[in-house]
Amino acid sequence: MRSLISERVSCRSSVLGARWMSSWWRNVEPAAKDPILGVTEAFLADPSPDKVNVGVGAYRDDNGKPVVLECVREAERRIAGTANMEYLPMGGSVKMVEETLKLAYGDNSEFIKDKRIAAVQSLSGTGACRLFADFQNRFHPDSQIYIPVPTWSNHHNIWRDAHVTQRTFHYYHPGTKGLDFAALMDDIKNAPNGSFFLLHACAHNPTGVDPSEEQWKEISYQIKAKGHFPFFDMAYQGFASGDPERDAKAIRIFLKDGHLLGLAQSYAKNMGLYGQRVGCLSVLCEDEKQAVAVKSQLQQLARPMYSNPPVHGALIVSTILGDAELKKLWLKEVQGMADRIIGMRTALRENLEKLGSPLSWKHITNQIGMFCYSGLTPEQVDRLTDEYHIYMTRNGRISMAGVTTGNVGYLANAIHEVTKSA
Ligand code: PLA
Repeated sequence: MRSLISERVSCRSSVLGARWMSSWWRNVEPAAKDPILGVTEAFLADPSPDKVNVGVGAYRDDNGKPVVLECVREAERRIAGTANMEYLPMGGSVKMVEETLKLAYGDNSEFIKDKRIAAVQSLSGTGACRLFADFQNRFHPDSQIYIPVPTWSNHHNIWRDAHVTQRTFHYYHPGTKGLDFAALMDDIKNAPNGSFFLLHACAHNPTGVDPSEEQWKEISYQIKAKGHFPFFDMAYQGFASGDPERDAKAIRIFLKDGHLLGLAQSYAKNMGLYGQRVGCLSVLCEDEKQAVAVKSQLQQLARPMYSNPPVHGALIVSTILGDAELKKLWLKEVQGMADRIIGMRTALRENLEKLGSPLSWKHITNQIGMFCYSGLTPEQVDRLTDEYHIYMTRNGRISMAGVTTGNVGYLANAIHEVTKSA
């Protein structure tokens, strides 16, 4: 009798269990498509031979092919068979981090010498931003982050998932297709003292609009006056001017003004190491003791997320930057990529003007970096995709890195067709 009851109970509970289990993911709806990487998915699914992808910011050569830099090829030849596959320390490759800090803070930086920078290798620029956002949340749980309008769409996801409240500040002026400097300065002034501000160090994504040197000085002054904390995302060092040293100018202005700051660096674009996921997060501290503490906390945040970062990309970077010849080659190749993009800006604008477009396209050549913030409306972008198989984000951002001598005429013609009656 007893066993019968217990059998019935266990049978009933297993039926309940099965029902419960089968409903585990029933309430999961498909996630919204990523506004940038979703464009790549749609492009890949399109069988048209005419298709053009100017969505994601991935550099292509003039034949539209992905590029592996010659300095990277050479570094890989040197590395091949020589390295072991052991774990890196939690903070990543010490040598890679050292070289990476020099690029941002300067070869002879006093802050590097004084060991005032807490720095860890990160999973590229995204991972650096995310690690910082988690760090911000852990040690300043009630703080907010001020993010420019517009910005790289993933910034919103990153700080949302790190549970940091987001505020915005003015950045781009659609009328002038330039910087809304007055509104930006007002927003810095009006934010509560001691707020976090996210700044793009150079080649702002998506607008291609950067403050001038004078404007950076004023921004730095005001951020200091208000006791704000500047966090720089530098995903395109070298892509603005072609020279990584020149592209660090905003950081250098802030350093000179005595800020403490945070910085995300990425080798995805400037070394073409997209899929290697190699970057660096650094936090400039008051002194060495604070830097040691901050670094240990960054490592503790990393440990339960991914334990330690991947080794191969870090080895490529440290091999290139640690060798004078290879570094020289890299600088030449970065300049080459930037120049090709600048050439394509001119070509796109000229093509549109030759077609007799009634609109002004000066902003294509005024803007800098990887992207042109074209001013195309979401509906015009949809027409480009539906009628011409041209893929770009719906905010009208054109990745100039995907424009080539071969497709620029086709692109210009399509843009002219969808805008001429606007
Ligand atoms: N920060 C900014 C401003 C970026 O534009 C990107 C990449 C990153 C960080 C992150 O790059 P990483 O993690 O690969 O180092 N933006 C791309 C790709 C190029 C993307 O969306 O992930 C873009 O098309 O906007």
